[in-house]
Amino acid sequence: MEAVFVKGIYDLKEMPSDGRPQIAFAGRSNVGKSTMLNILTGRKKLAKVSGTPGKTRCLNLFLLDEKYYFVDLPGYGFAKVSKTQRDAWSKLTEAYLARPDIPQALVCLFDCRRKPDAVDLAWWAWLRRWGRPYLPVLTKADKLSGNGRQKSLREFTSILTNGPKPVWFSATKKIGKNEVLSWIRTNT
Ligand SMILES: Nc1nc2c(ncn2[C@@H]2O[C@H](COP(=O)(O)OP(=O)(O)O)[C@@H](O)[C@H]2O)c(=O)[nH]1
Ligand SMILES: [Mg+2]
Repeated sequence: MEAVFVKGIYDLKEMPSDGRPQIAFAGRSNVGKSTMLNILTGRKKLAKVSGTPGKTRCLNLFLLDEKYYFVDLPGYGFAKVSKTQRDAWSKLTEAYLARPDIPQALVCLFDCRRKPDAVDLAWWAWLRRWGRPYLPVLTKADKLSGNGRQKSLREFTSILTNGPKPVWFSATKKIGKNEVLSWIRTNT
């Protein structure tokens, strides 16, 4: 797949609305979003994999095969930034996801080891009302054994009710790449 970084977007006026579908990726800081983008595109260094969470302040836009875009949304729920900064990030994200002129779908990443909290629940409630296709993904599957995965899946499905079934993903064990890519293909 040909993948090109287009730009970092701080102001939605700069977001292209050229009819190409946009697949956005959302999740907490450190959930493995950049890693997933690199795996999906087969480009190891496309999105920066950061050891310091909470650094992406803008929407990062990538063009795939000149056909559709990937949009790396700012990580949410990271405590070590000011409230003002957090509000600015979520405003940008929400304003983006409310753009009626852009065909959108959303991949939502959750760390499978982390029990969903109030922030995740609020985000999920918002998504259910969003009205466009979304896919929950449980990341870092390699960190859990078979039993642990079953328990985690039960926990997430009990909370993510009435939504699509979560997909497992692991960068190190190469789990889930095809599932996510085929979901993207059916939604672009
Ligand atoms: N074990 C494991 N670690 C992962 C996986 N995906 C990402 N990581 C690690 O999690 C950390 C955060 O990853 P990153 O992609 O930067 O997260 P982002 O903040 O959501 O973009 C990095 O240290 C990655 O190496 C995975 O599938 N398995
Ligand atoms: Mg990142």
